Amino acid sequence: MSSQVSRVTPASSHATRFASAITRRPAASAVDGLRAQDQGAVDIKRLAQQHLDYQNALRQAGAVVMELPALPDFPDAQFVEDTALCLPGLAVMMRPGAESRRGEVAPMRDALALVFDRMADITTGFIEAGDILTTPSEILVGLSARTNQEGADALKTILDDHGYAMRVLQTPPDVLHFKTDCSLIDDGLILSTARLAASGCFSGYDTMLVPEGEEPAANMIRYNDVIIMPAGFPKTEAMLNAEGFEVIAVGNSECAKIDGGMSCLSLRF
Ligand code: CIR
Repeated sequence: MSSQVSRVTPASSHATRFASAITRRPAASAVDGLRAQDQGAVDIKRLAQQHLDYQNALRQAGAVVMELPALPDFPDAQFVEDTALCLPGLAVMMRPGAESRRGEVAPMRDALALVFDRMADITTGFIEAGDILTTPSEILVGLSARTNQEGADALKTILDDHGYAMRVLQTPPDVLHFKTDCSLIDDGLILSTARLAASGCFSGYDTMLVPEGEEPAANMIRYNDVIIMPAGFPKTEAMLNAEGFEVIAVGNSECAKIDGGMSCLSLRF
């Protein structure tokens, strides 16, 4: 019997405790998804299977999963996270910096309007929710190639009205989204790459660093009492297991080729 005392706490805040998740079935056009560099052709059959595995992991974590139909005109539409910020009782619709992704927002708005009492819209600047990390005490927004100051300011105006604190930070250069490099893995505990944590932006939080060489594992999700992480990062997985986390690893080889990870594939609320 292990004598180790786990420091993992039960999910208890709006940043870790959820009931539902929205996903979108990948279209065949996902093979044409945006990517910063060529990492090989996307195997669409494998992508579809990995998407099913991801949804099953969410269900194992306690989610009621609503899968929306594929949007063939939008190759990146399965990365639903970028279209909206979901908070208790409030959905804020984003305005993606990637022009090819702007048309994903309206169909997601229609879906969220069925479940959220209050809706708000970013109408100036650009912001993608992959650049937004919600913690129990505040909302962190990383400026990036997809999210600019004007978009962040527009979000701040909305969040001020609803009583949420927000802080603007910088996504590391050449990193797609702020959350490409970090995740909230427990209330008050952030898993980060060393390059992002080095900026000091997480002072006031406990942090754990992703082991060197496994940086793509920094994007994962805490959903209730489970962590869903990409498969293939044994040092990170062992580190989390040693801390007492319940971890489900899901194959992400195909989404990774189009710069997608665990958080991008769902909206959680
Ligand atoms: C894009 O470049 O927009 C997509 N290929 C990947 C989006 C990943 N989303 C995220 O990190 N939240």
